[in-house]
Amino acid sequence: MGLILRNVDGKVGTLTLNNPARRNALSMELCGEIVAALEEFKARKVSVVVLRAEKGAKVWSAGHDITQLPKVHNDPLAYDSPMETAFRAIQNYPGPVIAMIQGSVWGGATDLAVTCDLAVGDETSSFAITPVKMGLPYNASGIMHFINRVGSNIAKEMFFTAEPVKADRAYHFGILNHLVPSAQIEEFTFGLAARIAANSPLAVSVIKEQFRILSEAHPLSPDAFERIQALRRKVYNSGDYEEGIKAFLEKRKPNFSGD
Ligand code: YXS
Repeated sequence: MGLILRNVDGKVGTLTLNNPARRNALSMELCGEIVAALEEFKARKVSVVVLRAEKGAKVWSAGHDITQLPKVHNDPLAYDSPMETAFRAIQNYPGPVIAMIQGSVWGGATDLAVTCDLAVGDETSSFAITPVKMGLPYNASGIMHFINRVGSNIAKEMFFTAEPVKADRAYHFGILNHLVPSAQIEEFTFGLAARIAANSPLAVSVIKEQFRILSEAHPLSPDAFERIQALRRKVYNSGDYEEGIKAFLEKRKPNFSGD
């Protein structure tokens, strides 16, 4: 316990990523604590949740805990994996979850940020999605999060380059709802949360669920589903995936062979 700090102030709850020594990597333990904390907030009828890192964080989150990525021949982003379960807990929470972002955001943590309903960042925030650095096949729901948020062409550039998108471009493309100076980001974000929490929680939660249902309304033929799965299996069975994890653990650049 303690990887996620919880605080409730009236109708607004705060979850703080609290593992700076591991750059708030989304370990199975930390993701489990996000799910548990949201359950508690739901029971306490918290209307709006702010998800943040420690004040002035240089790294908001380093993404999936690479030491816990399933080994080759296993789907690294399976439906019931802890990180995907945490994403769905945020999508299903009966109230807006606002990501308040200071510092760099990497890999699955960028997916976490775009899965939140709103995002407020300061000038130190940046966003990278990095499966191609790991030789890893991202999953369909994750790619949809990005298409829905920034559109296909920007999402493709983010996935193909794995390069951080800096705060001003993140705001320009809609990853951020607001770009606020770091000295003001706390007051701004909690002010936004309080204004939303003053509205009808029932209407807000129902409209949030309508957005989720409509944004996921993409009929997929069985053939299309099976083709996606076959393509992803090719990647997570590949030597590139094995090399991506090994290179990170050995703190060296990966040498991908493309098979
Ligand atoms: O050496 P110690 O034991 O102190 O541990 C170091 C790092 O190994 C550890 N750490 C991580 N451990 C597991 N998973 C991670 N993602 C991770 N990131 C960091 O934390 C300790 C401090 O890290 P260090 O010394 O590198 O800190 P820094 O301040 O110099 O650099 C911060 C970062 C975030 C720039 C650097 O740690 C980094 O580049 N981390 C990896 C970022 C990344 O590529 N994340 C993608 C993970 S894979 C994922 O999310 C998806 C599956 S996907 O690939 O599809 O996007």
